[in-house]
Formats: sequence, structure tokens, C-alpha cells
Amino acid sequence: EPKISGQRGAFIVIEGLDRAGKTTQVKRLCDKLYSQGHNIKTLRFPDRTSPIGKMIDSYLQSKAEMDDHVIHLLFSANRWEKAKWIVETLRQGYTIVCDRYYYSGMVYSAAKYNPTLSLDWARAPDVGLPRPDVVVFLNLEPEEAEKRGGYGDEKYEKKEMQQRVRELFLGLLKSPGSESDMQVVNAGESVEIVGDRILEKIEAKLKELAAESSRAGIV
Ligand code: Z5A
Repeated sequence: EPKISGQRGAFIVIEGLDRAGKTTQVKRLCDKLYSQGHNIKTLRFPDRTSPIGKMIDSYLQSKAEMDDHVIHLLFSANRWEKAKWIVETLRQGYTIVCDRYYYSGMVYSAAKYNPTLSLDWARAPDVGLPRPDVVVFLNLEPEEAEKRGGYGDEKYEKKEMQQRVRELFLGLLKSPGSESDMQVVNAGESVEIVGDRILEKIEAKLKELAAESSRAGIV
């Protein structure tokens, strides 16, 4: 039986580079938090199940061609489709662990270096989406990524693109905007060590949230 009640859930986002282990760590984190008594829901972007998600999937698999701006707006719309659900689910006390969010949205589109698709342009359609409580960025050195096998067949799984994505992500960490609140974890360690580091970053935030709710008298 979940032991936490009355308190809103935390919105946790795991971001990272290709092969950084996001899927592996999202699953691990959910299991861990569940065993601690949290109610958990997961989410991943792109969510390929909705009609918009299906269009994104076709694009990523090179079955459909799209203008850079169009696919960018579809990725954003794919998040907006879930915005209300996120707010309501958190309110019901569920903690959400989300695999990629608007950080990926900005960076992958801007990495195309299309002159009319700047990082600022890419940020705009996502402004107003629910803000995560904690964002963990799994950073992976290119040499480590290479050890994890070759690239897949999807659109962005090419060396040059991945390098630009990495540079832009690292740039975001240094930027003064809200994106700089990402917590960095070195994803090059073992699955267990990476998992423990993620948990350390998250536990501090969960404690903060619990303290806030108890101060507000809602626990
Ligand atoms: N995209 C975008 O352009 N705009 C947006 O708004 C959004 C996304 C949201 C699809 O994303 C593409 O969409 C993606 C970004 C773009 N393009 N690229 N590249 P996706 O999330 O559906 O797909 P993905 O990034 O390719 O995710 P993935 O395949 O699920 O990778 P991962 O989750 O980071 O890694 P993993 O599957 O957990 O692990 C990869 C391998 O490494 C696997 O064999 C593991 O067993 C191994 N692994 C994991 N951890 C370790 C450690 N610690 N040591 C050694 N080996 C490990």
C-alpha cells in the first residue's frame, strides 16, 4: 500500500544523450521509488502512441519527410497533449518519472543549425508546460557511448548530429535560464553507480517537497 498521501507528487525528468541509459535508469528509479512507498507513473517523450506521436515516429524512421519547424512543433504538441494529465496526476499524489522533455526538444531541433531555427525559437512553443521539480542530465563521453554499440537506424542517430546535441546540452547547463537547473550525472559508470547518483540528486528534492507540504499543513 502506498504510504504517501495528501502530498503532491514530484515531477522528475531524466534527460541525456543517446545511449546514456535513460530507459534503463527510468525503470530502475521507478522500481526504487515504488519500493519506498511512492505512487509512480512514467512518461516518455516522444509518446509515439498518439496520432501526433505516430507522425513523429514516421519521421524518426525516415518514412515521412517534414520541414524542421514542422517536426519541432509536433514534438512540442506531443508534450502539450500530456500537459493536463501531468498536472492532474501530480495533484493526485503520483510522482512522475519522465524520459526526455523539452530540453531534448530544444536541443535536437537547434542541433540542425537551420538558420531560422535558433535555440530561442525552439524554446518558445514549450513555454508554459508543467515545470519539472528535478531534471537529471545523463552525460556520456563520446568514447563511452561508442563502447555501447553502434548507432541505430533512426533519423538523428548519426555521429555529427550527436556531437552537436552534446555541445548544445552542455551549453544549456551553463546558460543563465531555467534550463541550467539540470543536475548532471556521469552516465559512464556502472548501471548501479549511475542509479545511486540519480537517487542522491532526487532524494534531496523529495525531502524538500515533503517539508514544503508539511509546512503548508497538507500531509
Ligand atoms: N527528440 C527530439 O528531437 N525532440 C524531442 O522533443 C524529443 C526527442 C522528446 C527518439 O527519442 C529521438 O527523438 C531522439 C531524440 C529525439 N533521437 N536521438 N538520438 P527516444 O527517447 O525515443 O530514443 P533514444 O534516445 O534513442 O533512447 P533510447 O534508445 O531509449 O536510449 P537510452 O534510453 O538513453 O539508453 P538505454 O536504452 O537505457 O541504454 C542504451 C544501451 O546502453 C543499452 O544496451 C543498455 O543496456 C546500455 N547501458 C545502459 N546503461 C549502461 C551503463 N551504465 N553501462 C553500460 N551500458 C549501459
